[in-house]
Amino acid sequence: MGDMHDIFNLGREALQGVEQRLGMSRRDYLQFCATLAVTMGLSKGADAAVAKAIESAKRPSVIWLHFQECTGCTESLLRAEHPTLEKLILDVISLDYHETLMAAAGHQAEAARKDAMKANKGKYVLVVEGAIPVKENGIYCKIGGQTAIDLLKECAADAAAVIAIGSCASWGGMPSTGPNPSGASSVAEILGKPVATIPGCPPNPYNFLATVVHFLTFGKLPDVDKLGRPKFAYSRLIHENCERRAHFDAGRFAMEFGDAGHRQGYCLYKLGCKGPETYANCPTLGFGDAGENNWPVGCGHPCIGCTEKGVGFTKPIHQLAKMANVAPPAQYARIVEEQGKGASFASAAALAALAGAAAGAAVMLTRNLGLSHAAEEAERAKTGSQPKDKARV
Ligand code: FSX
Ligand code: SF4
Ligand code: F3S
Repeated sequence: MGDMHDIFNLGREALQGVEQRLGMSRRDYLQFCATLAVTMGLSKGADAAVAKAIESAKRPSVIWLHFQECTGCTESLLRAEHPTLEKLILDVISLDYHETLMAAAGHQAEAARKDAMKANKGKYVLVVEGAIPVKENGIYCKIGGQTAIDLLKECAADAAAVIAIGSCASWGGMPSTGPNPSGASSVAEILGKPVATIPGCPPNPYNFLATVVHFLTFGKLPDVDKLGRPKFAYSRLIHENCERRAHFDAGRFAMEFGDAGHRQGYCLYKLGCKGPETYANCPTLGFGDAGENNWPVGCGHPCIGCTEKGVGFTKPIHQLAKMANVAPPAQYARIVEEQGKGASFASAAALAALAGAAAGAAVMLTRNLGLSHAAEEAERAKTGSQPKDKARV
């Protein structure tokens, strides 16, 4: 949290102005700035800089393109609060072209885009939602007679920054799922240079807001990883911050949707949760201001890895996740010996230690987690027993 003294040093008049424009109380406005600063992982006092930038900076012109997608990215922004997108449009950015939200249509809309690009040459932010199809010279996505490829290149040429919002624009997303009949590609692939990416299907709107406000405050996009993802949002595995993690460590799993383990909030790993190989801040941020636990795993659905290329829309939903990192096996308690079948986590870890040697141990442990499940299935088939409630305590 920043230094409140810095915040109160902001001009009271300026603050009142921004309060009126945003229709928020002064307290809510300052809280919003502090939340954004914390979301971005900025240091002490940055909330004051954020507040000052929003209150004084010229609104950057934003041109927002839509290609192959479902418009869920825009929809998720519309569900964001503090402030709502309407307020954001009117106050923080100048949204000069957005096919879903603008009143203009046809030639009028195209003219608005060209005018904004000319008036803000070299200064506007280009936001791209959706993948770009490249097969058959891009004929699968055309707007105003231009292919998505041409439009993207034209709009990116004079942009100050390019942000790919959603998994489709970031890495191809759902439209690029094999066999990828239209050749759906990412923004970076088309432009041949790295761009900032906010993957997720849809992405968390706060990660987008925070990225734009960072640009507004510091005149540049936040630090990104090698995939272009802002580090403040994508540097940790979901598995590291998941509220069900204690159940994973203790070996308590939901085995079927609706079983006792599922109802008690046990770990969803065996239902195919990809949290162990997916980087995103979903568990810490939540979605839609609807209260605690409002994210896929919090609601009882395994993470499908929607932010992660090669995981989301690629791996089968029930396939066990690859462990990107593994906690020391000593953490796993003995929990299934009373069932007398399958491998317990402890024995799986022991097997891994024996058979895997140093480098292979983590991999072996992961494989054995899968084997443990398979062994139980085999046992069940052999004895003809019905799947009973597999809650493990
Ligand atoms: Fe893609 Fe966004 Fe998924 Fe949909 O549009 S990331 S399909 S939520 O809308 O681009
Ligand atoms: Fe959470 Fe999924 Fe990891 Fe289980 S496997 S702790 S549900 S992220
Ligand atoms: Fe997507 Fe998994 Fe987060 S499915 S929204 S990355 S919890």
